[in-house]
Amino acid sequence: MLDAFDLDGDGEISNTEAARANLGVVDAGLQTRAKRGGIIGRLAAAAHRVLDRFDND
Ligand SMILES: [Ca+2]
Repeated sequence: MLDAFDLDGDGEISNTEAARANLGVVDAGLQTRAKRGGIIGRLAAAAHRVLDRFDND
């Protein structure tokens, strides 16, 4: 778990890495919801596209 969040491999989770990890967790949840379809799925898919704009590197 720690390795997955330590994006630059320095052995510590920086604030930026923690924030990106949290975004990733949220993003994964949104993708799961988007696959279920319906109105909730459409909202989740739209939210996912917004997140992708911020997480573009
Ligand atoms: Ca790090």
